[in-house]
Amino acid sequence: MSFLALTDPEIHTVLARELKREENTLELIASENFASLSVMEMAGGVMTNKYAEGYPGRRYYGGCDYVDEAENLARERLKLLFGVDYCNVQPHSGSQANMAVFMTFLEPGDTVLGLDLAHGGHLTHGSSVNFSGQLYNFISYHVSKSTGRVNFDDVQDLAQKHRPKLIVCGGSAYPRFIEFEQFREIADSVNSYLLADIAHPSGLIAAGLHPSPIPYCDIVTSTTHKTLRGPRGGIIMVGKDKENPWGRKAQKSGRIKMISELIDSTVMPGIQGGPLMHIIGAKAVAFGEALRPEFKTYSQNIINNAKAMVDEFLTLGYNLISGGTDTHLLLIDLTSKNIDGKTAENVLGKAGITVNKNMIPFDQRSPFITSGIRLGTPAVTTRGMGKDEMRMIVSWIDTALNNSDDDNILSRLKKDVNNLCSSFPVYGH
Ligand code: DSN
Repeated sequence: MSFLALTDPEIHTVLARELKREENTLELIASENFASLSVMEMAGGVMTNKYAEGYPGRRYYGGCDYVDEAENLARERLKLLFGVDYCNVQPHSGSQANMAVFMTFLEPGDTVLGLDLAHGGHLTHGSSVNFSGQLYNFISYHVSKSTGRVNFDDVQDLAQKHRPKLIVCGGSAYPRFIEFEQFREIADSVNSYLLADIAHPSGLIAAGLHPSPIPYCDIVTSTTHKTLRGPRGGIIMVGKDKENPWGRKAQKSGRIKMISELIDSTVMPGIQGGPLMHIIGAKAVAFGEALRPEFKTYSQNIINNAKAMVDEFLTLGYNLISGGTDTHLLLIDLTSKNIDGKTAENVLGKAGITVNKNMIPFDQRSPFITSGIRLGTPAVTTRGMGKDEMRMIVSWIDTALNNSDDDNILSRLKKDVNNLCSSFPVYGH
């Protein structure tokens, strides 16, 4: 019996319809996943009631014994998962994790290098419509037109010319392994700090299936809800804690502080108030799940499924940015298919397949239209789908895109999608 159905049938109906949508459609948005019932139990539990400004053992409120235990569990499990000295599990999102890093390492106006958004970066890597591009002097590096991979000659030239205080690697639409070691060499050559934003591949990294940033990067941020399959949120990690001689707060306090001390105080009280203790508890649950051997199998299946999709798309004559993938995501250039990203997203939506339109490198269209779509396999892999299903899904995508004006074909595809989904329930009952 649902309590919400009794107390607020109006919003309960909305919730029930969203559950039905998630069960009956194919979720191919690369940044989405299905959190476990255990994660959701913690996220929907009583810790939402608790104020706990501060950190375990040094809070500004009483009654924090149990939320302290939850946060300590989250921290210890995360440290084990990535092999790091220090972590902060309080950022409400990946954007706030990045904001905390920028506010710790930079002064407004400082120069930073980040991957161009249209080349696979992220809003917080210097977009002019985001705080990052407005507060800091971000210079964008790019991928090479011929390979679709980061152009390290471009990165090196820009680094020499602009002497950035920080270089950001990683992004939200880069299908290949992030080349941490090459970024480190360039950062060292100009005495710059290196931040890895691993929001997308963090689950694959935790499973040991993507190179780790920890030996190479001064600081690492991630979200917790993509390949890591936890609740919606952010984290910050440092492999080997050290002094931060450039930090603005370090200078103001007259004493050089450790990066960990500075990050903690930037997150709270710098940019956040009360932590979301129910979400921090749910992060602990997700990190516990990711430490189990089954998570490695799951992560390998994500990659196998993405590669199966790549093979099928290439057979059907599609152009994939970088020619394929090493990870969970594919970026498809639809230019040769005579359909733009916005139309493709709408058409696939009619067939029950959820994707997002996405800029491709050197895109001639606006971010509202785009020439590409981005696909990812974390969510369908959580449902238990494998390579056979991936091949079938790609053929449905191809049929939909080739018959974008034919509502009969699209609704027939939607039935096929519904049937497939009912064989792979997400939450069942
Ligand atoms: N919006 C996320 C994504 O889709 O990749 C990044 O913040």
